[in-house]
Amino acid sequence: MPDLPNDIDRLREIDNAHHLHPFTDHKALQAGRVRVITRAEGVWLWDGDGNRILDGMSGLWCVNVGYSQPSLVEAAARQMTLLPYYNTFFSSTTPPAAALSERLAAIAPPGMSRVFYASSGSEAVDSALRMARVFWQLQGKPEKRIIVSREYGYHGSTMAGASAGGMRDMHRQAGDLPDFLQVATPYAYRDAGALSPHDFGLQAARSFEALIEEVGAERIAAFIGEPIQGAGGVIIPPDSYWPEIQRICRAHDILLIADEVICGFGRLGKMFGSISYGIEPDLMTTAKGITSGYIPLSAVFVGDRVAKTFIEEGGEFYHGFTYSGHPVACAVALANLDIIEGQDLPAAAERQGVKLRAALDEALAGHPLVGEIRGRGLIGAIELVEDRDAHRFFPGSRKVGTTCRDFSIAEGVMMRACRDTMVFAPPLIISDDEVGEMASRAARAIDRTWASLQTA
Ligand code: PXG
Repeated sequence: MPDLPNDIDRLREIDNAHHLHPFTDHKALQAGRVRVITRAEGVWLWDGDGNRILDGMSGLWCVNVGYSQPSLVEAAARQMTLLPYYNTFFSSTTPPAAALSERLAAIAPPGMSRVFYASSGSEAVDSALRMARVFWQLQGKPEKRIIVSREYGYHGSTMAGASAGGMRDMHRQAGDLPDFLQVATPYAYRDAGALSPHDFGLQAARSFEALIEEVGAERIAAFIGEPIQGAGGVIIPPDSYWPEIQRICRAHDILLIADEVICGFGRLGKMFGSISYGIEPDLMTTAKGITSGYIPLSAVFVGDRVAKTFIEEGGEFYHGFTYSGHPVACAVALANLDIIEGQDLPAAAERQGVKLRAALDEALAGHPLVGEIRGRGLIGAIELVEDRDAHRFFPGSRKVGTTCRDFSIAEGVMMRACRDTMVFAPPLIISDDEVGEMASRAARAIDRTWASLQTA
């Protein structure tokens, strides 16, 4: 291996001098200290200052099988030796790409037997959106072009992904494309008020139907949504929500795209979030957990109606990436699936998620800063609020979430703040002891946040 500098201060210096980071305030980072992560094992990270940190975020919601799985490394090395690259354009395939496609079709939600590959979640979303529009062209309805998504939806950082997302700051900063519209998010903690969860779920879904009435179903290509919204703050819809969205899509002949970049590959307790919620999507985007983040890969699962139209009405689909179906990435995905299926990690996510929420409930019972602890499988959130009874948030300027995030890392647990909602999604292999550790470290971070607010 080429030698890398191992002096941590020197690494900080060269990183500061030459590296622009994603989703980062560059001025603040230049003034601060970049954290150098040097190695990882299981659910644990080590940084260059010698700290051992429990990774409550699985990297960025992706390291589902944990960090030290030799079979993924061996699969990559074997494939690199045999065939490090070949493409899947122009009537070619490779053994890993073909084998992975069969394997994914076997675990897909019903009615999805084909996949299209890319390298990132953003590319998968972009591919699904282009497929949706081309589908309607092939159906003789080229005016069906609008993509509908939700407030706080996150669908990536490409122009189309950011436009499909519901992150207003992203739209304001670099603009958003025409023909992308947003409807309400089913954020019960914030918006349900006196409504029952059931009624609130229906109300949130019907904001989509109201939009259809306004712009016309004949102009709408697809609705895209994460089964549980991840980056938006782990927004978990009431059980009535997805069946209603499905009904509306069917009633108005609009394609349903499930963005499972975070929910897919076991995190919610089933292989896919669509299975957990009984969604039957026309297209399903996946990435992250497909290789547990060991190597970039994403896949769009294509429902039979869309696939049949492409195959029967076809002509060339002018779309694809150099690395679509990359053989090394596909080989790693196969080894990753062996672990997810072999160890039944979806069931582990369900089981450990219940324990994690119980441990957090106990450690944080009655805490004045905690409005709600919610989760499903191994994804969850803790709402930090100014007034628990009124469900009132702090003003954004107090940066309570950022403060708590910093205390979390100081306490040795990686959590992320979305506004003042602390979110977590640990590796699915997390043990009972580690669940306990995670809850007690998180609780200490929240105690310290509370104490700092008293003196501020
Ligand atoms: N869809 C969903 C649902 C995602 O969560 C993407 C698409 C885009 O994937 P790529 O691979 O292009 O990043 C994502 C990614 C965060 C965070 O801080 C979340 C994501 C990515 C980076 C940071 O919560 N989600």
